[in-house]
Amino acid sequence: MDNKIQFERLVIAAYRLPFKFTKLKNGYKVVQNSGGLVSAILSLSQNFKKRSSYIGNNKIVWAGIAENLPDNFTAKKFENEFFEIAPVNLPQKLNELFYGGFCNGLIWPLFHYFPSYSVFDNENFKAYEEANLKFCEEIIKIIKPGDFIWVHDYQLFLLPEMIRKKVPDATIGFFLHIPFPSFELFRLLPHHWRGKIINGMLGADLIGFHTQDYTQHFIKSVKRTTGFECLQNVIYTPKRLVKADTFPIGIDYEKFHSACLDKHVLAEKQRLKIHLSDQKLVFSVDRLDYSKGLLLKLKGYELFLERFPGWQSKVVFNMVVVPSRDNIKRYEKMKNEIESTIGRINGKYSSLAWRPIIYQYKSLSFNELVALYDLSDVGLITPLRDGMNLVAKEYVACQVENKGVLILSEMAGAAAELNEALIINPTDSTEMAEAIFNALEMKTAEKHSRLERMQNRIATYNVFTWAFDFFNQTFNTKEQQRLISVRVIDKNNSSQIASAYQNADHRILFLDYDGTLVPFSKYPELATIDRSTLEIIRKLAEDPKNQIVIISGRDKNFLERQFKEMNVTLVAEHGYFIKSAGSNWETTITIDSQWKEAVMKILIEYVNRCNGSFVEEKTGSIAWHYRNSDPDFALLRLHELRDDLAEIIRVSHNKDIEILEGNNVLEVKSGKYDKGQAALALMKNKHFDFIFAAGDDKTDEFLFKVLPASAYTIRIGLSSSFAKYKVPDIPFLLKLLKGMEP
Ligand code: GDG
Repeated sequence: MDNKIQFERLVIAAYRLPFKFTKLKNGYKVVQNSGGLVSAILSLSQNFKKRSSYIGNNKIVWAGIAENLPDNFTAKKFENEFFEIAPVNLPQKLNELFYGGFCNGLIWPLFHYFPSYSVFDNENFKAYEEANLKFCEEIIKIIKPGDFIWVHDYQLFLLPEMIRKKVPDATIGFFLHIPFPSFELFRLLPHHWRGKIINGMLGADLIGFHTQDYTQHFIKSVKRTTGFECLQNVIYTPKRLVKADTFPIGIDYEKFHSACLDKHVLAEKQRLKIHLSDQKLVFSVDRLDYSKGLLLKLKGYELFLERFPGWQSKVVFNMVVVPSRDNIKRYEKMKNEIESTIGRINGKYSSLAWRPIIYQYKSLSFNELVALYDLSDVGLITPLRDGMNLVAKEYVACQVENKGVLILSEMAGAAAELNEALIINPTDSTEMAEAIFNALEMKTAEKHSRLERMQNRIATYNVFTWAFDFFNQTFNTKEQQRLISVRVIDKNNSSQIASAYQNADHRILFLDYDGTLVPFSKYPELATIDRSTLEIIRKLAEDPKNQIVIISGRDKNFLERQFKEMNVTLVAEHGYFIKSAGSNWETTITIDSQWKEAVMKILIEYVNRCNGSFVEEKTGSIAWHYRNSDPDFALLRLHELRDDLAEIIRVSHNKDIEILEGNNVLEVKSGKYDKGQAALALMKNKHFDFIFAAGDDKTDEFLFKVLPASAYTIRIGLSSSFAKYKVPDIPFLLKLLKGMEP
């Protein structure tokens, strides 16, 4: 999987460096931070060289904040052949507002579906921007051409775009370790924060999430926040194509699996076994956090003891809670509640010889952790919400004797891959109690077969596969961008078109209206042309060598109002009406419009069934606009509408009716005409030595398709097209048109 990858260095940008400094009397001690991201990337860095066959010096550079960074610290001390660090310094106050305030006071609870815990504060958002900028400054200082920049997690949403602005062709990936929530949650963020977060992420080439649900939620938020076109998981921003995709993070499977046979771990297991006698062990380890559902876990375990009294004295629950943020009131309160609940349960059920819960509020050493994973009979992993949850995967990897059963919350991202676990809803205490019982009673053969399937999966899609899959996809995205950019007009093409224009004597220019000369508005009547654009067209139209054709789906009255007294040909309703300058509207097409009544009835039904949509009636057609509706909901209605209309067309026996789909609009019209036919009619028996056409929409493709190969056809936006060239946006096209007249 990794042989395609080509980069010089991997530059990681994450909030924290993978270790912190603890002051000692004389000097300082360096301690590795715990956490999913650190485990993943450190494993990656230790195995980077041997895992890959690609070029470059393959070094990892990690930019992040170092806690308690000593004054005399030099990054050089940490440099070795494979690894280098770039500490980012944030003033304490800024860090409090940025990290404590915006990240953990707003994004963390909101994205874990605890909106009532979220604090919305402008100061915090400003600090978030400032902190991201400081990261950007540091990254800009260290990056070199050929680097792969990998930005991680919710603390650095704005960083990809900030880097992109400074280094437009940088290779940037972004990975989110926490859930991306549904738009209903995301939209609680004020408009401009939302916009900045989405655009910030879109600065990357590839944006990765743990599950398909998170990816879909993100794409929906992109559509609702920016209106950019998204086809499956490809987002067409005006300048670049960006991909969003699913990469469930893996673990260093071998490290965990083989650690179970390490002599220190075996010794640790032996030591723990003495305390257990022949009791069964239920084990959990979670950071102290409301998202981990710790109180609900205790409730489920208590109900298990109550419902299955035969298991009392025969089972022990070792609940390890890893200290975290306990200087914050909410966490401190939660810790007290956990401890008093444990006290109550132990008080109720304990005997002289047995305590149902062994509680530890501390971090475990790696050997202790692995020994407990291996030794326990049940892994009880029941978060209320979790991006992935690596503990669940590590638990499975450490079942060398295949005797453990994993109970896993359906709210953990890991549940998508570990579906042979006993999947439960953590809010359902009965389900949890029964799952504990079933796990303890499970037959060996069933345990084996469940574990084997899960182990095979996570051993294959491990942390390395995850990372290299991400790198590969980034390079694929870069390649797609390159293929598109070949057709994006650059300075050379622009001057080539301008000189072809200047050397020609008989020119015809077809210009679409909406999305080409004028940006889209909420309602069609609001999209009027502005003065400067009109001036560009007027100037072109005054040249006697030019025939300017405004070719649109708009009705004739609207077009006439926009281009009053101008020397232009107007084509309205996709070619149903044509009006040469100074003449009247004409149509050569006769259509039977009896179908309109039945179609109108259906379309009105869909207006009622799709909030925000509306109907526009023209002489020869009717359009259903859904620009102002929820995009996914509108898409669903669109599918249904297509079916309903197909049925009407079938029963009407009118082979002439056609469904035309444009930008957020579906139009029903006669198939006897389209923009292509109109253009051919205008060019008939005439000779043009310069043909130019610009449009932004599927309806303009009719035009691009029929024009001769020598024509300069241009599509606005990056979507696939028959046009020869692409331009990113309207201003780009206007500049091109302006540059034609010397
Ligand atoms: C995020 C997302 C996502 C834990 N306690 C001890 C200890 N650990 C190690 C585990 C595991 C890691 O920390 C925790 O993994 P999580 O998956 O729970 O990750 P988070 O740090 O909460 O962060 C999460 C993850 O990113 C990865 O994308 O899965 O959903 O919130 O590796 O082994 N290690 C040791 N002692 C402990 O007491 N040695």
